[in-house]
Order: sequence, then structure tokens, then C-alpha cells
Amino acid sequence: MSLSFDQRRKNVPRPSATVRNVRANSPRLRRLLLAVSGLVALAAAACSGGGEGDESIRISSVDAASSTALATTTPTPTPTPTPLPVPAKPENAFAGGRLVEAYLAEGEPDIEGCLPEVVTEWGMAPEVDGVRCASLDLDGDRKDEFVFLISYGAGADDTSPYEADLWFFEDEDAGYRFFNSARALANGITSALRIRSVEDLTSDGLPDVVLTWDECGASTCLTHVTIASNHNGTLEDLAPEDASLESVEEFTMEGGAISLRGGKVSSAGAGPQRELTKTVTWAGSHFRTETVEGAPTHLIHLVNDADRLFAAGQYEDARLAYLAVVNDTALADWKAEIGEAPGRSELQAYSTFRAGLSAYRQGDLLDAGQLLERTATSYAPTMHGRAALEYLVSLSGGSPPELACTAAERYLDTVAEQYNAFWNYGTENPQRTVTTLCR
Ligand SMILES: [Ca+2]
Ligand SMILES: [Ca+2]
Repeated sequence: MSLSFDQRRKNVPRPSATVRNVRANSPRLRRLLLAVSGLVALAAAACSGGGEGDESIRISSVDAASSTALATTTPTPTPTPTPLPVPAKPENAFAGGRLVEAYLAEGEPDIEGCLPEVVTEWGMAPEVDGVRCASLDLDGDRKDEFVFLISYGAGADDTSPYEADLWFFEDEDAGYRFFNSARALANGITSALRIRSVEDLTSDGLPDVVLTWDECGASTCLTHVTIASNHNGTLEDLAPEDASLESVEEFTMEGGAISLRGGKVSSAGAGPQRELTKTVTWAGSHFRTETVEGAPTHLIHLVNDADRLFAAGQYEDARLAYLAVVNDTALADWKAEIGEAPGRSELQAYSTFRAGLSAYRQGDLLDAGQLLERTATSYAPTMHGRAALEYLVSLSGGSPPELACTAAERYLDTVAEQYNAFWNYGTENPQRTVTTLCR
């Protein structure tokens, strides 16, 4: 499902080497060197014995006791500042970015280990799904920025919408300035945030940080993708608006493509649904989302497919799709599943009727007549069978199709309540009505 820590690490440009350099060139070390050179200067001045040199030893801000000490013993160098201790957790951990910034710059942070001391002190998730931190050059100036996940999950397998954020810190030379966060980039409360990848997806040689996070309602969670990427010099979320999916069951990344599989709304009354796969890929100048429906599981799904083709004016394909409904024996009957009167014959009658209308729209009057006749005879007890009969009677009386449609609707109006109840296939399927049959 997700890459292991080691795999992720491989994606981080110049990982461990750069992290080690962070230690060697720390401001603390530079301050120590300055202090040592100051000591050498002090010692040289003291040995020279000149009056002017004596004056230079005196440091105006040093108190009397220190002056005495300076005068009577070996000069003491300016003390090396004590490293900042691990900051205590603020009341709201998510407002603590500046505390971590100061600690990174002036403490003794275990950057390579992803700040285990802060993780412990702040009571964060003992383990996270994927990587917790990364040192990577987001802007291409050959200095590594540092990204750090704030996660309050119970562990790597926690699927609850736990609180989380990702913090972006500038490179060491810039004092690890805290400059962005996942919450700011995504403009949302990034629950259950995970780092999914730090590969370069945009072919500009700079890593892009792919994140997922959840927005949860009463019965279902929407998983969003955020792609933090350097764009015109600033870090932006380049994920498209529709890069999100309900009830995600699987997340994968392969060849730079981000895929979410799921999409089934779990609320009561949703009706039978097909799985969806959304794939987000770089399209040269922007990311785009492609949505692919999974295989149909219920007969209503084939009816939906055929109606879409009909609505798009693709009558030949629509006719074939409607006939596929008629010939299907394998897909589930949702009405029977939920304990209502079986719906298969009504769906097949509707589809035969609509196959006839498709033939009409193609100008194939012979086929159209045969299909409507089949609807009326093979499905005589159904509402659509009766409607087809009214339609045919009107046609044979010399009416044009529009008037024949009106005749069919006149019959359906007498059973409108039953008709609308039959077409209730849940909120995730279209509700057909009397006027959607042949208009
Ligand atoms: Ca950089
Ligand atoms: Ca990139």
C-alpha cells in the first residue's frame, strides 16, 4: 500500500550526507569557533601588557565579580550559549512551529532521527504510516529544507481521523525558519495526514511532497490529496480540486501516478454503488484527475451506463447497452436485495423501451417498432410494458413519437407514486420520473 521507510528515503535527494552536514556546520559550532578566536585575542592582548591592551580586555557589560575574575585568573572566554532544551509541548501542539524552529536552530536536534526527542516530549504518535520527516531541497538552491510530520495517531495503522499537520522549515543557513504547513497549503484541518511520496512528479528536478489527509463526516471520510511543490519560487498545493475521494480503500503510487480506489458512500440510503478509481498525474503544466468507474455490480449500473449514452446522443451504443441489460442474468437485483419486490423485469422492460427509442432516434423505424412491441408483450405486467402498449397504440393511430410519448406518460401518471418508488435506487443513482422515459 505505501512505500517503506527505506524506499522513501531513496527518494530524498542527497539524504544522509546532507543531514550529517547539518551537524558539522551548525551555528553552535560557529559560535564556539568565534568564542575560541575571541579567547586567543584576549590572551594576546593580556601578554602584550600595553595600556591600550588592558583597556580592550575590559568588557563594559561584565559585572564587578567577573572583572575581578578576569583580572586575577586566566581570562574566561565568552561562555558558549547553552543549547536550547527540547521545547515543552505548548497547549496547542499545532501552534508550536516557532518553538521547533528555535530548537532546530539553537538546540541539539536529532534531525536524522526525525526529532524523536520532540516526538516523545510532545506525546506524538509513536509510529507513523510512511516517513515522519525528510531533508530535501524543495527550491533547488542546493540547501535542504526540513519537513516534519506532527501526528497524533495511535500508531502506523491508525485509520481514525487523528489530528496532524506537516511543517516546512527552511534550510540551516536560513535558521530553519518555519515557513509553511500542510494545513495552510490545503486550507483545511489535515486529519490523518500522511507523507505518501517525496519524488519529483513535475520533471523539474525538485521533489514534490505528496500528502493525503481526511475530512470526515458522520458516516464517511473524504480523502484529499495535497501536492506541495515549488512553483514560481513559492511552495504551493498543485493538486487539482477534484483530487479527493470518499471512503478510500487503497492508495497507490506508481510511475508518478497517484491513485485512490474507493468512492462508495457508506451512508444509509446511498443505494448500490460502483467503486471508483481516481488517478492524479502530471499533464505537463498542471496535475489532472482521471476518474474510472469499477465493474458494475448491480443491474441498475448497466441501466445508468445506457442512459448516459442515450443522453449523449450516442444512440447506436445506447441501444446495445440497453440490450445488454435485457440479456444480463448475472448482475444483482438491488430491489430484491433490500427486500422489495424484485426489479429485474421492470429494468429490462425500461431498457427494451429505451432501446426502441434509440432505434427511432437513429431512424431505424423497423427495429424501433419491434423493440416497443417486445416491451409491450414480453413485459406486459410491468409499468413499462403498459406504457409501451399505450405508446404503440398512439403510434399506430398515426400520432408522431412526441404524442405517443404523451400517451405513455398519461398512463404512467396514474401509477406515478409506484413508478417513482420503483426508481428510487438510493441517493447515488439517478431518480427517473414519468417525464424522463421518452422526452
Ligand atoms: Ca533548498
Ligand atoms: Ca517537482
